[in-house]
Amino acid sequence: MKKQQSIAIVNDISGFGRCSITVALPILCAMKIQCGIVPTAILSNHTGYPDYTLLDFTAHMDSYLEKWKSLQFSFDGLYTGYLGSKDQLRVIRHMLKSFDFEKIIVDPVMGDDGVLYPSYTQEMCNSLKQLVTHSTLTTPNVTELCFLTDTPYKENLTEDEIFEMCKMLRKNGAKKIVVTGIVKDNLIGNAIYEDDSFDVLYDERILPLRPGTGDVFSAILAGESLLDMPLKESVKTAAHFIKTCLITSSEMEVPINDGVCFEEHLNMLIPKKGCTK
Ligand code: PXL
Repeated sequence: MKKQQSIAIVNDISGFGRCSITVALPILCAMKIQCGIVPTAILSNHTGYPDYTLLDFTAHMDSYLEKWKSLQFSFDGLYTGYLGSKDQLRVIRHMLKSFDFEKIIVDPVMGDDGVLYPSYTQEMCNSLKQLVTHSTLTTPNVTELCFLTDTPYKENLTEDEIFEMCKMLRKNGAKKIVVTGIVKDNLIGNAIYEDDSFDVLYDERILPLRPGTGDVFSAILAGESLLDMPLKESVKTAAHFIKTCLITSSEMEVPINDGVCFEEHLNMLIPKKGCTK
């Protein structure tokens, strides 16, 4: 019997609104991956609602992780998402030194549609820039790719422009890159940059856009990366899953801010051959 894969998820707990850990945990568990969670912040709900409370968890993270270390917990992968403060870069760097992760998946959660999320500062963007340099796989959306490369955001970036920005990230240390949310006419695409190949896979764009889909996408890619699935296939799996969830969410009249009702389709993600590589 081969070994079950395990992952440490560093992300916020948003109590309501289907994003970050409330998305990552069920998805990765459905993929039969053992999960440990490291909260970066505890919010009443995600920041896309008219109001929210936020408790920054930075001050507790060192002792939390020291305890994990002394209990000799170990993980095959690290998956980071939303940060609660700029200082969490230091905590995660320390984590990289003290745990021996084979795969490091960084979702550089920062913003959407050209704007930062309300809780994000420029200093936090700088922390994320640093973190991405350590990643074996990173999954920025187009807005985040622009922030990461100090490129002014504009709608309808060309594939060539996106390729150039990917090369900049690669030069700074990122290994594989998937850029999400590339809009072309009525299509939505994801760019895949691995080794020396750059490809964009498009599919029909399902509106309305909903929060949390970036988290669904990166959680699936993180799981598939641990399961050693080919990246292009993983991107197709994640895109198809999100499209299915967007259609069902509209059919079920889910309020837009409540994200996608991915629970309805979790069975699509259960590996056919079990939990092993
Ligand atoms: O889906 C990204 C995300 C994660 N965490 C929090 C958020 C958002 C997006 O709005 O507010 C707290």
